[in-house]
Amino acid sequence: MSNLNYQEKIPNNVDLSNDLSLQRALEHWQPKFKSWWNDMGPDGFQSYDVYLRTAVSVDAAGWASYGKVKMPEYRWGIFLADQVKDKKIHFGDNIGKPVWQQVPGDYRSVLRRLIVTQGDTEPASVEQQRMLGKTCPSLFDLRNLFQVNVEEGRHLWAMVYLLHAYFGRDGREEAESLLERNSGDQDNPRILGTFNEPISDWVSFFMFTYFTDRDGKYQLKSLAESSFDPLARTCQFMLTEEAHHMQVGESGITRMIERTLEKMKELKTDSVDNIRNAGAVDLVTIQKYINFWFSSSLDLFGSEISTNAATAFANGLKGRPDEFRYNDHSEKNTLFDIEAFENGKLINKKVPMRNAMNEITRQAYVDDCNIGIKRWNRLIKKYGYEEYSLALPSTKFRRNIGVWANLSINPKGEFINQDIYNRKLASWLPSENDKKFINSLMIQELDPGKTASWITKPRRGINNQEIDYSYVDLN
Ligand code: BYC
Repeated sequence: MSNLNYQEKIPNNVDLSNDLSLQRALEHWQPKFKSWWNDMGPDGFQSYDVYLRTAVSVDAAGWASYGKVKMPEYRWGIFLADQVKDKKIHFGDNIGKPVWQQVPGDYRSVLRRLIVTQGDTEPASVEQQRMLGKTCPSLFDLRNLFQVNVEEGRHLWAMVYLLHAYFGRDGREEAESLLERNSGDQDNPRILGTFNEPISDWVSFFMFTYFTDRDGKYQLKSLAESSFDPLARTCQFMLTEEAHHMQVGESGITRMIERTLEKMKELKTDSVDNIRNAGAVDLVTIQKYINFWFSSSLDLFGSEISTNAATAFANGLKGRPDEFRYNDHSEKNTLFDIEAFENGKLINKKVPMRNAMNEITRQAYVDDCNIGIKRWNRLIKKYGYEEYSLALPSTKFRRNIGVWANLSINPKGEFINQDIYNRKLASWLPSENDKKFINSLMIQELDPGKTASWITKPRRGINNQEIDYSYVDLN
């Protein structure tokens, strides 16, 4: 197990001090990162002590330490999972050959592009969430927001390390650009659609961490299979941190639904107006937020039938999440049944398995998303509301990428008349009115013992601390 070196300016377990030119290049990038953090990171709160976990080892058993830190002083560093000796390529056309410790010339631009795309999402999410501290429902939630933010910052470091260490001058230029594009910027936006959507309230934040961070999990799992070993090892460790981000989303949504159900029961009503007047979020509105963030996140997997995906798999750049679960790791002449829409008709066809890798990953993601939905529906039943349930909309609904892009398909997955679709779309998604209502609930709560009206208290504190612990010191 490799311990992290905290004595250096940039904490790392990659022996940075023995590569002076790389160290200098990263130390040159570091102040730019800090200046980006100050300008585009969490607004306010930068001078307060926050109870944060920091990676101290890549050992699964005890990788993090907890303590109060001012966010700009967080020890962002470069941590890769330990190298496995004599590791071999385990999927695609090069099975059995040694994994690559350097970037093969033929795959240089594709690999760089994958790393840049992954890297771009990390600072994007910090930018998207930068104003949320002003409306936090509790200190506990505020701390979780900042934990997510600093770790997304570290994930940016992870990708920037790879760019600097393995891609020469192009890599350094890309690392600069990662700080220059900005979420929602008209002229220089982030690369992928979802990362330009505003996250201006905590319902969106919890949905984003549930649905979009989960896309992150699946993309990282695919890259953790890569034959380019430094990328695989980087992503393996990122996944350790990512689990908490999705947990923030799942428990946040659960607590919101719990408060809604309490109000329904207390007031003996399911009227949207009455629930809203009581300061909770009605289930109809929660469903609309699910529709929005799930459909947006589905696009992040790319097209259902993709030559990019086929090439990435064949060349061993990007595998399937948990590749070990599959029997055939070559998938050279195998086929996959896929639904498609061609010449105005819905058809079932067989495509080469390799071309369907994006869809295979997406389906694994959808199954994972459904776990939370089932859990929330059990909660709804537990409160005695058999007639209500939440659901994921169809994977064909409101897509902008792939086979189903720009078709008039309702959340049930049925084709409908274009005019009806245009008219009804707004009613399936949060309307201006819904957003106004949600914003009216977003009142900052900074008293350690208190939680905003629309959400229940968390079940337990962080790292065995009390729920009422002062997770952010405001003095
Ligand atoms: N928006 O064959 P196609 C995370 C482009 S989230 C805009 O369909 P491919 C996180 C595509 O680039 C995980 N453009 O797809 C979460 C291509 O462009 P060109 C991020 C899109 O290439 C929360 C064209 O359409 N990780 O970590 O097989 C907080 C046709 O491409 C989109 C990664 O993204 C889109 N949604 O797959 C913080 C992993 N989708 O070549 C962090 C790295 C596709 O025609 N990236 N396009 O110019 C990849 O693996 C792949 O680039 C994608 C696309 C899966 C994104």
